[in-house]
Amino acid sequence: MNERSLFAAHALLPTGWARDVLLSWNEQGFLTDVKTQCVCPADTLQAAGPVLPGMPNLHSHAFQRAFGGLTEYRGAAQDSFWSWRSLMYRFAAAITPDQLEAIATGLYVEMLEAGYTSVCEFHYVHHDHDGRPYADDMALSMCLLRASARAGIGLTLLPVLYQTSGFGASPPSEGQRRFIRSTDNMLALLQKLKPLCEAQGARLGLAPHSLRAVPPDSLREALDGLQAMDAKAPVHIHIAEQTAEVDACLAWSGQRPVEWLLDHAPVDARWCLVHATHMGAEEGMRAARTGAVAGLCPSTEANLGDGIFDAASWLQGGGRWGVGSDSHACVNAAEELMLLEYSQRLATRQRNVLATAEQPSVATAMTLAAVAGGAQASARPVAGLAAGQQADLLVLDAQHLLLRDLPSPETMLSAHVFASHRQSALLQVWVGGRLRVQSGRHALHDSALSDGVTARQQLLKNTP
Ligand code: NGQ
Ligand code: ZN
Repeated sequence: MNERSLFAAHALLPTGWARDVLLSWNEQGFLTDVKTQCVCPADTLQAAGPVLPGMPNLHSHAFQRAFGGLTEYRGAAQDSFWSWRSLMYRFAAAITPDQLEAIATGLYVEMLEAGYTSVCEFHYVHHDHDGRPYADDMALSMCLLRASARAGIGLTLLPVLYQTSGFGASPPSEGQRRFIRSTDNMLALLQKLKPLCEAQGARLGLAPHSLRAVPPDSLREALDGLQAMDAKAPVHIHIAEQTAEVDACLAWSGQRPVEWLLDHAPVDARWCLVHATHMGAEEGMRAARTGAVAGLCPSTEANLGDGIFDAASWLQGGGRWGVGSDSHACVNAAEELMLLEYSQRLATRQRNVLATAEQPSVATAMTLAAVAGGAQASARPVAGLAAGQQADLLVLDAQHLLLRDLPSPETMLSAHVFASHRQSALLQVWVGGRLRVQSGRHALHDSALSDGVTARQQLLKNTP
């Protein structure tokens, strides 16, 4: 058997659905050839259903998987993003390196089983419980590097710069003590992490947490330092997620957060604007035209009551976008697409809002857009089924009850995204040409998930 090729009767290429596709890759796991209208060679495995590109997850805080379900009750008279954040900080304050590693490994196994083949970790819990650096300052970053290697998911590591608790350089709160680094210290961390990331095929970037957490001078210095280290490194930032942030930014600068950023930072295609929920139409179009990716996290944005992204203005500006699972209220690539489309339907009272003229099937259009945008934000060659990209691919189960005998691969993908069998219809997941999920299961499914549960029990016991 040729272990570096797969034949698909139907595969979703960047240009759309193609028939009788032979995918071949090299020893390093990069696609060398994507031939259409082929005959399946005798020595080649034939996919048991339509083949899709693997989805990059462009925004994750792995530790937040540990408290899923535990913030869904009313505490304050008016619960909000900010009261959720206070609860979240309690877990961030308590987690240990071993717990983080176990929770992240379990999470990455779940991600693979749910159609994500790579992940961008927006990593901000850096220090020991008292706020002092660990003896090895990279300790918690290393937990994430090891977790991704073990699960076999691609990684873009984004160490987070965090310095202040609000606009105007207000000092950090107690709850933020594990996040704080000076700009020089952050640049030194990046230098140390760079060879370690390279050694395992991970990409290193930088994440200024938000305009609330990084004052203008620090932002400039950090970006200069990053530029000197790697001019193409990705930059991710949380922005305009909540109206309170917009109001505080207006009070501080007279500008809205995205407006301010566009006027004060070299925003371009290296950037991922995470959430970008609250922009005016003009502001949105201007941001879209920079080539930056909008990092949309539909399940978390709904869970936290953020608001609804204005996709119409973004797309009018030619904007690119991808999806992330962020707080992991939901870990499922197809479900994020569904929730995004549904939010747009609810807001516009239309249907098939994110379909395009070229791809009228909305699930196909969204999958292609989210893979392209996710790959750009990841700054890794994971942009779908084309030569030069990693062989990251998903095989849908054509025999699944909901897919069987549907008239086309396009309708099978629609059923996968919109008809409630999002996870169970995924048969195989390949990352860099290696089969990581077989019959819907990762080889570490039992061990990694139960280790994650054990770590969660310990964490809960030690969280006040
Ligand atoms: C975070 N999460 O960093 O985990 C944030 C909350 C903040 C989301 N924005 C904290 N979804 O923004 O200050
Ligand atoms: Zn986030």
